[in-house]
Amino acid sequence: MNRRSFLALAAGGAAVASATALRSGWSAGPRRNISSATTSVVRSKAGVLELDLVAQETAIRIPGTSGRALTYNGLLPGPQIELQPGDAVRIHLHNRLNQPTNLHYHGLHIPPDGTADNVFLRVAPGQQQSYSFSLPANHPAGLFHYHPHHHGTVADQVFGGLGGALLVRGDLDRNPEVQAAQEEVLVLKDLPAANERSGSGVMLGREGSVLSVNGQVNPELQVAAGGLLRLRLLNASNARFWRLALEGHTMHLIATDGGALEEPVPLQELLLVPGERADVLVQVTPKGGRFRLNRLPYRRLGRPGMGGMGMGRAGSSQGQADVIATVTTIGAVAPQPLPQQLLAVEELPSPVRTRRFVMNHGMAPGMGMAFLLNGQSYNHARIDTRVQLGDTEDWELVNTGVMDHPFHLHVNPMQVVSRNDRPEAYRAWRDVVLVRPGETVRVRTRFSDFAGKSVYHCHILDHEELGMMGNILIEG
Ligand SMILES: [Cu+2]
Repeated sequence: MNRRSFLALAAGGAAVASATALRSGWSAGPRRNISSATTSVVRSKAGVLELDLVAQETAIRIPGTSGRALTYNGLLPGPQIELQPGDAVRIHLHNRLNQPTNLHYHGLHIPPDGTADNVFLRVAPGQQQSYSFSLPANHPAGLFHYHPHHHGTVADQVFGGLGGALLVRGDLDRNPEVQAAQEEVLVLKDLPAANERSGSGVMLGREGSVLSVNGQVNPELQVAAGGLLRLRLLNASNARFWRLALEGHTMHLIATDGGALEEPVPLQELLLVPGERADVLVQVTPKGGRFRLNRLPYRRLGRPGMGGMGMGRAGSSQGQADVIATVTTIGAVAPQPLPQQLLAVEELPSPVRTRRFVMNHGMAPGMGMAFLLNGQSYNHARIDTRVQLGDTEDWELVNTGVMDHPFHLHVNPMQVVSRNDRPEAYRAWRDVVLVRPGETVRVRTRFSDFAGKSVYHCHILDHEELGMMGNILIEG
């Protein structure tokens, strides 16, 4: 699709017509493959990805919602972008919202300045901004997330619907067992119900009660009995945690935010915090049937194991599961094997220093109640953390409050070393790390390749807006 047709698509009526066309094509196919049928995919060609993204409020067709949402090109989620390492990327963002916006390429290892992953750019209403960067030739394959990141409007805009999946194709995709799997990219997004007040619950972080998967409520996903299903899950919510289990099946985690694990890790359930991604393989039972993908109850408030406010946390049976999608078998294939070995995960060198980041809420001068990092509320003009390009550091993330805080670092991925001094069971690249009340999580990161100013923050975006963010300057 060229630039002009994307802009045409962005006009409200055309967008709805196009979504309808996609949907009718989808029921005709032999396999109801929810991601490929309902998601608009834009792939780079000959090393170049060029795309117009129009941010505006449009009509959506998601039952239970108000029928309006903030979208890119009239789509919710936004178009799925697929890149190859080494690609030149040119994205033209058109702001047709009534407030400023911009774009963040969550998880990509690209420069934090210029027209790359620069969250300090401000695109005023009616203006456009062209983003231009090259994806490093050695960039790992993975599922990433583009969404607005203009401080002051980011939570409203993500909660309102803006965001999309960005796939980098490469190393892990070439694994023969992984390649043989049926791949589904699932964007998990909660939206306010028609009668829900969208402004309430900012302190805990706003959640909508309509649970959508690729813009549908409880879609059906058809797979062959005995086949291998690759679910690539993205939590695109403002604040909602998605604690997932697939009825009758074990999930085998093969990649986290920043790329592949060394070998599959079997999981009976999977917790995805806002901004987080997971890549899992499922060996669909040869017996076939219908299986619910459930979202299990989770409470983000209170200290685990302390009763009271902590009741109903993960592990508790309290509360009801929501069915977010249904896997149905159609036909059968010879059972497909899981991969044994994936990719090496680099062991980072010893850290040159350790820093401590304490997350809590409290009173901030001039702000009243705020969410704080090391006792301070975000100030765009202040550099909170200065690091040297090339250094490896350990960061101790400490939550002394009563709410869960998923900590997110831009540009460079992290490895969890330990949680409350318990060593992490396996090495994995992450860019969002959950820190529960009373917990100290030690992460290790290396500031590679790119100098410049960027941010770290709580990925409950309402908490970020209320001050839980800091500026980092990588000095080269
Ligand atoms: Cu938080």
